[in-house]
Amino acid sequence: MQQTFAIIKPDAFAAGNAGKIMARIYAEGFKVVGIKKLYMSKVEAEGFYYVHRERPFFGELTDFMSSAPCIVMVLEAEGAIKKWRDLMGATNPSEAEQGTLRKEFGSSIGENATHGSDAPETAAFEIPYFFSGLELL
Ligand code: 3AN
Repeated sequence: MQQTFAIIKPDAFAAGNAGKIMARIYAEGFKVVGIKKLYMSKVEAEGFYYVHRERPFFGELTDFMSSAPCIVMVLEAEGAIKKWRDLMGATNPSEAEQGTLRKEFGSSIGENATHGSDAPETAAFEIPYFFSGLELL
């Protein structure tokens, strides 16, 4: 079994789409090992997206992620990292395949409804950034 880190981003949470996204998560067979709502600060968002600090969209991205509450989760499944990224679809919703979460719930490359770790090393940083061991029992 593998674990991955996922976010229902501020756009999707504010639009009331968290329930529909959770239903897809369960329907695809993920176990939700950890889940909480949080309202990220700008500094917390900058720390989370540190690898993107040199990218031109870093300010926009961290402003957006700290603009409103989101839901953070740890999901578990066989091959959870790829499985969750497949369910999310391409970063840009206009390029995402039909049936993916970003196609259905995303509105732009920045406001694209969900986040997921892109590799085991990324998950190993992202999960403990937001969850303590006790929250994942
Ligand atoms: P992914 O989340 O699919 O792994 P990355 O790692 O390329 O995508 O980008 C990290 C985050 O930065 C994405 N979730 C996306 O919302 C945001 N992002 C990527 N490119 C842009 C852009 N050109 N403008 C604004 N935000 C962007």
